[in-house]
Amino acid sequence: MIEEFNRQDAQNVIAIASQFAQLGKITNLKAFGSGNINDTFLVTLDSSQEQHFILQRINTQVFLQPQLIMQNMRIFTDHVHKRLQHISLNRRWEVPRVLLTKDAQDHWRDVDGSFWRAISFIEGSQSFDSMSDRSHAKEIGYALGMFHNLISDLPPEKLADTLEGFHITPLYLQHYEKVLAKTSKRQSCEVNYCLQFVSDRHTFAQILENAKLEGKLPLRLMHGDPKINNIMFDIVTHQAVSVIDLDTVKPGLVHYDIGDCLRSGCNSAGEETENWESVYFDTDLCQEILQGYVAVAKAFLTENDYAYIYDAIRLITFELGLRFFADYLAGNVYFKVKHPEHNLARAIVQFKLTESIEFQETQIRNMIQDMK
Ligand code: GN1
Ligand code: MG
Repeated sequence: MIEEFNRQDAQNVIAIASQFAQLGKITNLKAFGSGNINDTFLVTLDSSQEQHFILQRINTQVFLQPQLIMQNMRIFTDHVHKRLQHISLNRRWEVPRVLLTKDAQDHWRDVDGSFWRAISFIEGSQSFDSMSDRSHAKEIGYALGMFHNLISDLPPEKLADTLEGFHITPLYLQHYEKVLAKTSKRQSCEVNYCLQFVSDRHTFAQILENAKLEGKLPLRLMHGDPKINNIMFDIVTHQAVSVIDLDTVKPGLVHYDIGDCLRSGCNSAGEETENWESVYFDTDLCQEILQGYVAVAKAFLTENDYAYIYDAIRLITFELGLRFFADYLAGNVYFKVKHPEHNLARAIVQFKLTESIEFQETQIRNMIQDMK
């Protein structure tokens, strides 16, 4: 059975999937997840050894050297698999495996030059776009803590930079200024709100990069995109069992991850809402997520790390709004959109969330202080 896309496209994708299908015959293929960059498919096999796998077409407009993603992924998943064999965890935890083609390559180039790769699917698990159950919050934090913990002994320089400038907020600001100088987008109440919002936060945009330059925050390995729908939950136990979407695992600040996880986890209205008045930062969820995180991560967090957590939450939320807004002004060239104003609407969600974070600064800072 083939779902959700036209027959010819589906046949092409099935032919590509079959390059990676070493353990059985393909019985189903469907578009999967809600990624903004790559195209993702869930492939079903008639094999008892491997029932499903994930097939992805990497967006090479964004990832200019996709082979580096695969190189990184092989290095750190090997590292983590080895580490997991030597520690006794009394719960399920999995790391996706890189699947090879029939001729032992970690990717496949199709006739159009598109870059495809496959990874294992975490069976019996699911993810959520927003927190459907408050009890998930601690598990989300635990998952990010586990992720950081398991790679904390892999030297950052072992992994390549798969996406230069990723999460360097001042660079996004520079890009925005350039786009703004050229844009012909008409002024509207929403556009003016965003313009003002960004202009009021120019100095703040430097905060994490300054801390990095001053040596206050060390370069470590980070996930890069730990939004909550990249955390997989066991369908039966409701425990977090894996962190997926590993394309941006590379040297960086764990603060980018902490900020990203909280900005997505504590916004119950979700990234895609157009009901902007309903957007707020839920500090109860924040507390739960952070407690889950710190329980695992306290082993490596320093005094300075704690001191910058509030700024990280505020900055990464602002940064994503800025990235969406710049892309709207540039004509939607980076993030996939469903309509021309989509990135503008997404930007406003993140800016409203930033406002809510700023409004609750004292409370959030106190909460972090009490967690040490
Ligand atoms: C993009 O494609 P996806 O949904 O996994 C983006 C993230 C953003 C996210 C917002 C490489 O991730 O940085 O936080 O959208 N990934 C890249 O939903 O730019
Ligand atoms: Mg991603």
